[in-house]
Amino acid sequence: MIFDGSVHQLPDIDPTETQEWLDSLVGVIEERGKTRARYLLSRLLDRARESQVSFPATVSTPYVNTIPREQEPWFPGDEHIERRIRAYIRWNAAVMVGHANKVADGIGGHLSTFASSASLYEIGFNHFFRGKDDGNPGDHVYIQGHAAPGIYARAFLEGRLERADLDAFRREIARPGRGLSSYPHPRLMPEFWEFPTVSMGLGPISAIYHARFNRYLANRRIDDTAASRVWAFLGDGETDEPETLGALSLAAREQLDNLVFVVNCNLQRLDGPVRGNGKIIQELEAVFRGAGWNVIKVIWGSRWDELLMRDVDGVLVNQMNTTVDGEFQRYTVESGNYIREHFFGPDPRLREMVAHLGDDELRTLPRGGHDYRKLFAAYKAAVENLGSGRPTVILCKTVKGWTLGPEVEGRNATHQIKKLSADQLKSIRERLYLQDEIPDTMLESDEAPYYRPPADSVEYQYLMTRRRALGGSLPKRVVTTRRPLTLPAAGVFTEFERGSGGQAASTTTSFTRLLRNLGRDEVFGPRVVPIVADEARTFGMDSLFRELKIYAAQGQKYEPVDHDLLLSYVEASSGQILQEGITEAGSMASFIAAATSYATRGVPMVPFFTFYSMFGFQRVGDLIWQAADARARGFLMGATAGRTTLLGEGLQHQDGHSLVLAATLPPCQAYDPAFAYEVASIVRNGLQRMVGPSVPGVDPDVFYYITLYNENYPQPPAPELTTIDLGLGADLDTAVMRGLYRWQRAPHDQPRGATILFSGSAHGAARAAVDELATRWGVGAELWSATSYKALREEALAAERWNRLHPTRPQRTPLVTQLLSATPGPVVAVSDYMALVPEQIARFVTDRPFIPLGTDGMGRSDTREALRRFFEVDAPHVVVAVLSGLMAMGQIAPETVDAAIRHYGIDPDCVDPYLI
Ligand SMILES: Cc1ncc(C[n+]2csc(CCOP(=O)(O)OP(=O)(O)O)c2C)c(N)n1
Ligand SMILES: [Mg+2]
Repeated sequence: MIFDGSVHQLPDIDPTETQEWLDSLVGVIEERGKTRARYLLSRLLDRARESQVSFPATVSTPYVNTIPREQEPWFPGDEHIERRIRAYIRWNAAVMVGHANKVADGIGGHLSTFASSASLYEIGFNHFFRGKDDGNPGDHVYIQGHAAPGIYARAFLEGRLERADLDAFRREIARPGRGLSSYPHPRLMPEFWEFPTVSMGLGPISAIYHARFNRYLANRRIDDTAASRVWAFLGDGETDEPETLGALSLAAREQLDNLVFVVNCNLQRLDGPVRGNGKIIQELEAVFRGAGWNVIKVIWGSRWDELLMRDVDGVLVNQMNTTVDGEFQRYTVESGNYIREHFFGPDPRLREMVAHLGDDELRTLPRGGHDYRKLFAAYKAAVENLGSGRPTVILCKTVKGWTLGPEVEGRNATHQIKKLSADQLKSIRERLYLQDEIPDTMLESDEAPYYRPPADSVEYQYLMTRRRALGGSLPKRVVTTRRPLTLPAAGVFTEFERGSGGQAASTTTSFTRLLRNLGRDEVFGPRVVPIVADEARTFGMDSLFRELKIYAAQGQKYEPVDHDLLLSYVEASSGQILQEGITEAGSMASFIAAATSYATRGVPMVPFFTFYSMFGFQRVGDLIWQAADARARGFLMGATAGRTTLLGEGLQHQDGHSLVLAATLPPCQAYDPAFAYEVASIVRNGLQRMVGPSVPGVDPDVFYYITLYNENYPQPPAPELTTIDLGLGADLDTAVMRGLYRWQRAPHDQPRGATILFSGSAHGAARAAVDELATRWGVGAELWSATSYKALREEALAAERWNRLHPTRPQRTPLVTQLLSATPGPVVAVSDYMALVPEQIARFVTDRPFIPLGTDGMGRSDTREALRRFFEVDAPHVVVAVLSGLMAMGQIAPETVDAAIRHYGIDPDCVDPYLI
């Protein structure tokens, strides 16, 4: 490797020769100018590379197309027909958005994003994107969210959508189940959209990890993914998102030459220019090249080639290099004369170069991103790059709002324009040469018409032939299993039902055992995808390194430092564990790739992403939302859970709210288990639901969030149904999965009764409180394990809603109300999470006090005992809460509560932990 400046560290073995070279350079600069000097240096570097003289890649090249005209391949399509098709699509997309906003003012939609990128997609649809009609998964195409109108418009041309469908753009409620979603949302259009992309940055990072996951599947010999390429379309403004660029180096490191990014560089974002004072294409070129990508710039359309060929002095390239984007944007809205004066004008040689061009020709000198041949050359080069080991990015310069007329094209407000006046529509029609297809009479009505070429037209035939040749229409989401999965054998779970036999263990280490068991299962095992973000040791998962091995595409090229240890760091190309390093975002992207593999590849895989619960929903919540949209199926394991159980780590680590955030995601099945057998039951039932045989009325498109604690205690065996009723006679699985069950009956012979609900590690305080209450305060408390307040609340809300809407029918009682109705005394619910978590069911316990005890406030460092006292969730606080509830019910005197407070040394006037 050579670094800039290293030459000063090296001896000059022939100063005379060095001086000759330097003098030649100075001579060229003086005689022929800097441009010529730059040219010669570039040629020298090229030659050096050809001769295997390694040299660090320069990060940027001149502001011209990467592929010169003479290297452009023959264009195999019919340019004229493709232009017509594109014109129809452009027209329909614009009419669709306009129509939607006419019918429902303010409904939104975007015209100018697709207008700028129509050619980028069409070149892909006509020549590159592989479909899946032959039963293979084809290419995976991530479409820029705001370009959705154009994709609907193409589907309309292909006959996949009808006029009534287009009229239902953004009207999903007006036309239930058959509206067109605003953006790519598999949750809303599960047979159409595959990849949610509209939250900026999430599409690109997902695409990278998806391409990597395809390699993982191939290297592990689970699926042959060689015929699938991942294409990701994104905006130039979108590259400001850390997620967009944050994983570029991974793509290069993993040699993802199955990945192509296409960046629509229209130089604008929502409010204005992306880099008014700079050059976004140059900036991105440097970033991508620096990360090791193959960069192809498509900046200028063909008509510039002739000018560039005459640029013997390099003045044109120099002008291209030094003009900032804000200025380029200006040129798109100005007259030809303005361009002549300002771009070509200052230098007489430049002015001379375009003397033969009229103002109109100057104005319409096209950008490369609107030039079919240039784009075809770039896409072909990207596709042929397979085998090079480098991912490709194609940076395409376009005009935002292209063809939509002077009031829209290139304007700063273009992103937000949704409506087109009759005059604007007319000018678009003219611009697209659609006078024959859409005569004036059709524009007279209030409603601009869609246009679909008849089935016997050359355009329709061409369009369909191309798609047939490429494997059928896209986007299309299919859920056809190509490689079925067999659920694990029952034996995998049984050890957890027996408990740990007095040996202390945490739910985390128990889960690690379970994961190992699952991995060992002969038929199911290979489908397990353990994902960690550099915290495996924290969770005791390093024990899996040797057995399951860490995935490394290139194997392990070194002998690890701990090779002689039992738990050494073993990497292998067939490794199973995705060790992502410190990136929760990347890990979530991997999770999504694995969790949607049942659909994208027809190969169900089961990801278990185990992470610091604090760095899950809070940090990558939007990616989790995206997973929900993508219909992900898998397990998110929130380890080091709880505000007080993770001791010593303090404010930024202690999680007391991920379960609150989890409650906001409808498909998320959130569980807060206390014991290993509960974890096992949730995983077993989760597998059954997500990847087992389908059950009518049960949605398999869910994912699980399970908290795992690192506190060690003897794991109890599962309750014996012969000795305890878990509530309404349920079996263990039903009891655990519904969210609440009786765990321990109340001690006998106490004058008063109470009910304590616990979840997660709070069972310790609850159990201790039961003993205290019985021995000291004459209260017999029943213990219930609340595995999922979210599940209970959702069931209760559904019952409540049903009752509201069916007033004349027999009214339903929420399950949680039924379960607790037979229990004694006040209900105290204790959690290592915020009180909001148990409070989810408060409304459904109507007949007596419901007292939630939670860890509200910001974390701090100390021992578990100190933290639990501080947050008022330890056993004494549970006792006091129960007594306080009994007092409210008139069963004990205030003095008794007061006595308890004093007995346990609780300072009633200490500061509320929430306020510190
Ligand atoms: C995370 C996120 N933040 C903000 C937005 C709102 N938004 C939608 S489009 C857009 C501008 C997009 O610009 P660019 O990526 O350049 O796309 P273009 O439409 O220009 O092709 C913004 C800010 C969003 N969709 N996602
Ligand atoms: Mg843009």
